[in-house]
Amino acid sequence: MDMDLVIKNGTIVTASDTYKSDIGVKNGKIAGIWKGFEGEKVIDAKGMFVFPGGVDVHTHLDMPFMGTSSSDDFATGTIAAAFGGTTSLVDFAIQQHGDSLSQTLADWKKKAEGKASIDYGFHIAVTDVNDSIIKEMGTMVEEGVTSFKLFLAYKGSLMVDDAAIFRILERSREIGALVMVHAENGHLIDILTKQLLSEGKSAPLYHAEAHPVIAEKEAVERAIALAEAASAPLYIVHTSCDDALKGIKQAREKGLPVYAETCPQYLFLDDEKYKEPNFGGAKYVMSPPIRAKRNQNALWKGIKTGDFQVISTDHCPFFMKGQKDMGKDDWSKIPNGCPGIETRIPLMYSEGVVKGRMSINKFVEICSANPAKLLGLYPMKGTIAPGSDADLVIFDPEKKVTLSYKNLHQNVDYTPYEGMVVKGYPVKVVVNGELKVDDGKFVGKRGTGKFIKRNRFEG
Ligand code: DUC
Ligand code: ZN
Ligand code: ZN
Repeated sequence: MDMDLVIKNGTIVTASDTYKSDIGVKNGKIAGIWKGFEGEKVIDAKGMFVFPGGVDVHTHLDMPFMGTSSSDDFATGTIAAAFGGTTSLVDFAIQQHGDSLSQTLADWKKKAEGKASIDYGFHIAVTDVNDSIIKEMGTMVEEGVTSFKLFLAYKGSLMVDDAAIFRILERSREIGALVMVHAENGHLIDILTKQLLSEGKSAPLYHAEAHPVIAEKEAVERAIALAEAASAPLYIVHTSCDDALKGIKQAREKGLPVYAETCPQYLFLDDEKYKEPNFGGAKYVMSPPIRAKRNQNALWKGIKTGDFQVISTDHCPFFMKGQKDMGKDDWSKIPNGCPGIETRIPLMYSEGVVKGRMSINKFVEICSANPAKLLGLYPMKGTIAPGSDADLVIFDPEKKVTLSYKNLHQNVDYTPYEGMVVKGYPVKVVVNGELKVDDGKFVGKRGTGKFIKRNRFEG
């Protein structure tokens, strides 16, 4: 059979194997892995790794938040993702108070349809819980939305109480969905914020003081307790510190189905950044905040021990000029979030694999295979196998790149990793069998990404 595309001579890497072979692609899928395919188009991947496309299960594209909207929409954000080797994502559709879940899903589908250049799914962040919402969760699972997010922070806007958390957990267990939590104690943050501001502490630095480690630790432990009471699985997003990780580890040692992710910003940045002059600290205003440096070793260890299964980005960019500066005189008005969708794969390879912190298979596991497995996308995404989607990253392990917002494609005027040199970079990126990125240029069709109906949670 003649292939549409053949990738020859590369070293294929999955979560379990590393080997040399050729990949035949037909109709957007991997048709086979074998030496000897003929095809219309051939990519010579000699000296390159061939990875399954990165899967980012935590993004906020075109999200209305804190009086503005995240600056990457589904058009710009998915192109930036592709440049960085990420070929599918799961974004958070946020329920507006009073809206049904179907309305929420319809709103977010509208944002993405015809705009996204890679495939996408949605979690729904439930912010307003009542009987009809609990019932409607079942319909959402049938529609392929098999995870729900709850905010334990952002009092007065996104936060839900313990009763709501417990009800959502019970219902999720019943219908085969996974509950994800933003674990910080919103009441504590609210009081600390008011106290700090009343003392005239208005600089970005105080964002970190208002979001202490104890607020995260408490919320992680509370969410775990509620999940245990409901006999439901739980996924903790963007874990930032050792104390939160300890709670996760303890739960896992007890045999509870508790899963967790951390993000590059917590592995590579520390709270000294909040002292950057001229309001520079605002670049790092996100929740949870970046922490004291000593936490970084603990987080790396958490990856090694398997207590973290996933690295995601929490990509939620805002321009310094015109968005972050809304909080020039009051840090609590700085929209929370930072960019990262394009830099996750290069950073994790360079700092993880090249620096000897993890094997190359572990890197694929945490950036592609595990997120796909936990969020119901596997084996369509997250691996290189016959029948899987042809989402492939041809990765040059020798290519050195100095990260700068000027060369990245995220729609934002900074990167938190400005000036950092990474070794190893995606050079060609194939999405559903189509070459999208070729040596620094976007060469594919735009807007061809599809909504993915995800499978139920399987554990
Ligand atoms: N944290 C952020 O920093 N941004 C988006 C939402 C969140 O929880
Ligand atoms: Zn969050
Ligand atoms: Zn988030």
